Amino acid sequence: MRVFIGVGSNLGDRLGNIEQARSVLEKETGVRALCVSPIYETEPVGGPPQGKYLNAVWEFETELEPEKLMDVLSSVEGRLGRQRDRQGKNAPRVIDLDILAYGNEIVERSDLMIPHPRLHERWFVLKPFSDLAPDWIHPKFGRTIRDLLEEINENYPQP
Ligand code: PH2
Ligand code: MG
Ligand code: MG
Repeated sequence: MRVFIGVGSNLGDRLGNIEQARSVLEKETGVRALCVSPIYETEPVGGPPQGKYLNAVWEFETELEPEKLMDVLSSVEGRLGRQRDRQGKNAPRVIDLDILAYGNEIVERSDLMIPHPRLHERWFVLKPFSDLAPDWIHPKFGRTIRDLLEEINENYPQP
């Protein structure tokens, strides 16, 4: 399945964290990132005051089911020293790996929502996603990433 992973870091060696996460993930899943977006420095959205993020999107091809993929991503986050449940939602983090899209599938469970439920609101996701796959169609909205990005650019223009 073709999957897109949203990547973010705003603690410690942000670039090093992103590179290390990718190499650990490639070893654990046995697949290579097919495509890696440019990395953007972005203002934090939500949460307490915190430092700027580096954000990117990766495209993978994997046989792992969504639940299993989520477990693997959590274990990579843990290996990089991410601590959960300590600081709550939108707290600063060493690394955040989110499943943005899993083929064209829609998963709506309390612990896993695909496509990512806030994907369409976030420049820091849509911009790098659009660098890889501007024509990917959001299965719930029937709209391309390019289209969704244009819409938020109108509302929240970025420098
Ligand atoms: N992730 C969040 C909350 N806010 N802001 C930016 N700029 N980048 C992120 O990756 C990010 C965020 C929760 O996952
Ligand atoms: Mg996450
Ligand atoms: Mg996130």
